[in-house]
Amino acid sequence: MTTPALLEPEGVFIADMTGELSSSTGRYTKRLSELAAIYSDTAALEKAIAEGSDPVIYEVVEYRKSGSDIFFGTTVMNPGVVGEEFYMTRGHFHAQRDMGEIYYTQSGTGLLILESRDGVTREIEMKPGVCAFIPPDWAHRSVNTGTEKLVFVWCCNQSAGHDYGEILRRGMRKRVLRRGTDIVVVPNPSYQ
Ligand code: M6P
Ligand code: ZN
Repeated sequence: MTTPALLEPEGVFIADMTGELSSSTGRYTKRLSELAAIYSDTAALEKAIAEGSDPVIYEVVEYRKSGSDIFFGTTVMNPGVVGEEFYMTRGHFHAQRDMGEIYYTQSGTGLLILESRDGVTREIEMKPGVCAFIPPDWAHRSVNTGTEKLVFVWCCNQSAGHDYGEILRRGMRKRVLRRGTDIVVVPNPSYQ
């Protein structure tokens, strides 16, 4: 067996309010028009886009080194709603069912919603200082329920992969809505 080459250790500074990494290897942005399938209020979504605003919902910045098992990065979520529904990520299971993840919130507030394949649902509050443990085989979606950016650091195995399948089609079993000044978690009618 050949010995793998040693990678260079590095301290990466992460700006807590912007999620910017002092050293990064890739990034992508998701705008509302690319996430049309995940919001239930199609009229509100189409109106927002027709009015000329196709807002950035979230940006992912990553630090990935070939030859390493783990990689990490930040997700920066803007605040906002589509109809009553707070801005959120697509949500996914990992393609590798034995691989979990952690989410450490640096700034802002949100809700991490999770569900198992047989329909058990959980919510974890996202706020500075909370490190959420996402065990293997739980689907996870983050929702910005605050009025500021939600910035969190994530770390998982590079092989974990994303499985969007069923969640893209039907959504998750719970939805997170703004009702007046309240944040409410309600059942998704697609599962009734
Ligand atoms: C986190 C990580 C990423 C994920 C991103 C957005 O940053 O879990 O792997 O891609 O959130 O989530 P999604 O891909 O579900 O939209
Ligand atoms: Zn994940």
